[in-house]
Amino acid sequence: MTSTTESTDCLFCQIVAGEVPADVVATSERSVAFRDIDPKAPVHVLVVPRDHHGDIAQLAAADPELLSDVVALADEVAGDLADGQFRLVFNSGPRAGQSVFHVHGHVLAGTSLGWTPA
Ligand code: IU
Repeated sequence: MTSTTESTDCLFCQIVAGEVPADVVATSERSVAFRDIDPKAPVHVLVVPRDHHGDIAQLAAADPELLSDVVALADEVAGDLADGQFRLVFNSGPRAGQSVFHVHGHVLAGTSLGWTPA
Protein backbone atom coordinates (compact mmCIF):
# COMPACT_ATOMS: atom_id res chain seq x y z
CA MET A 1 0.00 0.00 0.00
CA THR A 2 1.43 3.39 -0.85
CA SER A 3 -0.94 5.96 0.53
CA THR A 4 -4.24 6.04 2.39
CA THR A 5 -5.55 7.59 5.56
CA GLU A 6 -5.33 4.37 7.58
CA SER A 7 -4.31 0.76 7.14
CA THR A 8 -5.98 -1.62 9.60
CA ASP A 9 -3.08 -4.12 9.59
CA CYS A 10 -0.38 -1.47 10.01
CA LEU A 11 1.20 -1.27 13.48
CA PHE A 12 2.00 2.44 13.23
CA CYS A 13 -1.52 3.26 12.00
CA GLN A 14 -2.76 1.42 15.11
CA ILE A 15 -0.41 3.47 17.33
CA VAL A 16 -1.60 6.70 15.67
CA ALA A 17 -5.22 5.62 16.28
CA GLY A 18 -4.48 4.84 19.96
CA GLU A 19 -5.34 1.17 19.46
CA VAL A 20 -1.80 0.02 20.39
CA PRO A 21 -0.04 1.72 23.32
CA ALA A 22 3.12 3.75 22.74
CA ASP A 23 5.15 6.29 24.72
CA VAL A 24 4.02 9.36 22.79
CA VAL A 25 6.30 12.36 23.40
CA ALA A 26 4.90 14.93 20.97
CA THR A 27 2.18 15.38 18.40
CA SER A 28 1.18 17.77 15.67
CA GLU A 29 -2.06 17.93 13.79
CA ARG A 30 -0.63 15.59 11.14
CA SER A 31 2.17 13.61 12.85
CA VAL A 32 2.92 11.64 16.02
CA ALA A 33 6.25 11.10 17.81
CA PHE A 34 6.78 8.14 20.16
CA ARG A 35 9.77 6.44 21.78
CA ASP A 36 11.29 3.47 19.96
CA ILE A 37 10.84 0.27 22.01
CA ASP A 38 14.45 -0.74 21.25
CA PRO A 39 16.40 2.52 21.61
CA LYS A 40 19.76 2.90 19.87
CA ALA A 41 20.61 6.28 21.48
CA PRO A 42 19.70 8.09 24.74
CA VAL A 43 16.93 9.76 22.75
CA HIS A 44 15.43 7.50 20.07
CA VAL A 45 12.03 8.64 18.93
CA LEU A 46 10.04 7.66 15.84
CA VAL A 47 8.12 10.39 14.03
CA VAL A 48 5.31 9.15 11.80
CA PRO A 49 2.69 10.91 9.70
CA ARG A 50 -0.86 10.12 10.79
CA ASP A 51 -1.67 9.20 7.19
CA HIS A 52 -0.30 5.92 5.88
CA HIS A 53 2.56 6.15 3.37
CA GLY A 54 4.98 3.28 2.84
CA ASP A 55 8.33 5.05 2.75
CA ILE A 56 9.91 8.48 2.52
CA ALA A 57 9.96 8.62 -1.29
CA GLN A 58 6.26 7.76 -1.47
CA LEU A 59 5.49 10.37 1.19
CA ALA A 60 7.57 13.05 -0.55
CA ALA A 61 5.87 12.38 -3.88
CA ALA A 62 2.33 12.21 -2.47
CA ASP A 63 2.40 14.95 0.18
CA PRO A 64 5.58 17.04 0.55
CA GLU A 65 3.94 19.29 3.12
CA LEU A 66 3.36 16.26 5.32
CA LEU A 67 7.04 15.30 5.04
CA SER A 68 7.86 18.83 6.14
CA ASP A 69 5.54 18.39 9.13
CA VAL A 70 7.38 15.17 10.11
CA VAL A 71 10.73 16.98 9.96
CA ALA A 72 9.41 19.90 12.01
CA LEU A 73 8.12 17.53 14.71
CA ALA A 74 11.49 15.74 14.75
CA ASP A 75 13.20 19.09 15.33
CA GLU A 76 10.74 19.89 18.13
CA VAL A 77 11.40 16.53 19.83
CA ALA A 78 15.18 17.01 19.63
CA GLY A 79 14.80 20.44 21.20
CA ASP A 80 12.52 19.18 23.97
CA LEU A 81 14.35 15.95 24.85
CA ALA A 82 17.96 16.79 23.93
CA ASP A 83 20.05 19.81 22.94
CA GLY A 84 18.38 20.33 19.58
CA GLN A 85 21.03 18.42 17.61
CA PHE A 86 19.84 15.21 16.05
CA ARG A 87 20.19 12.64 13.32
CA LEU A 88 17.05 11.86 11.32
CA VAL A 89 17.09 8.46 9.60
CA PHE A 90 14.52 7.06 7.19
CA ASN A 91 15.26 3.44 6.34
CA SER A 92 13.73 2.74 2.93
CA GLY A 93 13.38 -0.89 1.91
CA PRO A 94 14.27 -4.11 3.75
CA ARG A 95 17.94 -4.10 2.70
CA ALA A 96 18.26 -0.61 4.18
CA GLY A 97 16.79 -1.93 7.43
CA GLN A 98 13.14 -0.96 7.07
CA SER A 99 10.95 -3.40 9.00
CA VAL A 100 7.75 -1.38 9.46
CA PHE A 101 6.24 -0.18 6.19
CA HIS A 102 4.62 3.01 7.42
CA VAL A 103 7.14 5.77 6.88
CA HIS A 104 8.92 6.82 10.07
CA GLY A 105 11.88 9.03 10.84
CA HIS A 106 14.22 7.84 13.57
CA VAL A 107 15.23 10.85 15.70
CA LEU A 108 18.56 9.95 17.32
CA ALA A 109 19.96 12.41 19.85
CA GLY A 110 21.28 12.94 23.35
CA THR A 111 24.88 11.89 22.73
CA SER A 112 27.71 12.30 20.23
CA LEU A 113 26.75 9.98 17.39
CA GLY A 114 29.21 7.73 15.60
CA TRP A 115 29.48 7.46 11.85
CA THR A 116 29.03 5.29 9.67
CA PRO A 117 26.26 2.63 9.66
CA ALA A 118 28.29 -0.14 7.98
P1 IU B 1 12.78 0.33 10.83
O1 IU B 1 13.54 1.51 10.25
O2 IU B 1 11.56 -0.04 10.04
O3 IU B 1 13.66 -0.86 11.10
O4 IU B 1 12.30 0.82 12.25
C1 IU B 1 11.26 0.23 12.94
C2 IU B 1 11.44 0.60 14.38
O5 IU B 1 10.22 0.40 15.05
C3 IU B 1 12.51 -0.20 15.10
O6 IU B 1 13.53 0.66 15.59
C4 IU B 1 11.73 -0.86 16.23
O7 IU B 1 12.46 -0.94 17.42
C5 IU B 1 10.53 0.05 16.35
N1 IU B 1 9.34 -0.55 16.91
C6 IU B 1 8.67 0.11 17.93
O8 IU B 1 9.07 1.17 18.38
N2 IU B 1 7.54 -0.45 18.44
C7 IU B 1 7.07 -1.66 17.97
O9 IU B 1 6.04 -2.13 18.48
C8 IU B 1 7.80 -2.29 16.91
C9 IU B 1 8.91 -1.73 16.41
I1 IU B 1 7.17 -4.15 16.17
